[in-house]
Amino acid sequence: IAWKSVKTYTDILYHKAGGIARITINRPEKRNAFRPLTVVEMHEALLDAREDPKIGVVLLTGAGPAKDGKYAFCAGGDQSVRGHGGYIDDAGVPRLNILDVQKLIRSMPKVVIALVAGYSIGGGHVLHVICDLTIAADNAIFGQVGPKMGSFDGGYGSSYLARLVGQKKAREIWFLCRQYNAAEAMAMGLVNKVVPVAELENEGVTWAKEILERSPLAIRCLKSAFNAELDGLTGVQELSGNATMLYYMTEEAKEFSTAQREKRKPKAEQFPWLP
Ligand code: 2NE
Repeated sequence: IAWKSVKTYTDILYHKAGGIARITINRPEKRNAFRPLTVVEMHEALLDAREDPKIGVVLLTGAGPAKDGKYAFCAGGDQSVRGHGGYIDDAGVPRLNILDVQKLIRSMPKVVIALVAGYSIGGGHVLHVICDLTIAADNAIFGQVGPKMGSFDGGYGSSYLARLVGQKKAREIWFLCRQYNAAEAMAMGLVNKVVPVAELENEGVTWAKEILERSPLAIRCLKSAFNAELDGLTGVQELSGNATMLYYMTEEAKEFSTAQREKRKPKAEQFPWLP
């Protein structure tokens, strides 16, 4: 696949090819931990992918291996800039802007696939959890660390995790802070597939291409339907936003809209009250 760079960033790489966007966290010497700038850049790239009608699938991954030969998807928030109230940006403002990225991945009407090689730890574990699908390399290592280093994610990182792997396992993951290998992750339903690390990207592209052959509107509605039950009024908003979009595409909605602009009565009688 012939990736084309979309824009040059400091902390991420952003490419597109044939309906697929690829966002790569590019701080391998820090195990791809994210600082506020990384998150700003991820958010901008994700928004671009959401807004681009040609893009149907986003691959989220981490650059690697690092110089020491180790791989990482993401090791969470950059602890070297953690301060009072969050992660401190260049202006000295504490931020937890990764939550915006989580919400965008969750709500964007495209399929987001995490490609995990090496460590997926802490907030970096939450990132893969929130993605629609996860393909793991055989060297992947998963885990939460909050209770051993002074943090936690009580949102998608815990309650949605419990929906994936069950309450007992999710509590084990958070309370004990153990690390789990790819086979264990597969067994607990945390990932969709495990492949040799050399095949990770190809596998992601294969899955993406298969998804791109499916109906965009069906997948859009399905994603919001999967979210709706868990996401409260936000979930209802997303699901019904799709209904509004589809309604706008009907002759009925067009006639009512045109009639308003033409200051006449809509020809309501031509539209059936379906059972
Ligand atoms: C990921 C892990 C287990 C890897 O261990 P290892 O032994 O392979 O690597 P090492 O030597 O620990 O790390 C290599 C370099 O990456 C940096 C390290 O400091 C080290 O740098 P140098 O000493 O070579 O200069 N590095 C790794 N993770 C980093 C991080 N998160 N922040 C800054 N630098 C990092 C091991 O590295 C590890 O346990 N990392 C820390 C994991 C962690 O505590 N993550 C944050 C959890 S909290 C969070 O993510 C969060 C949240 O809870 C709520 C909101 C937002 C974020």
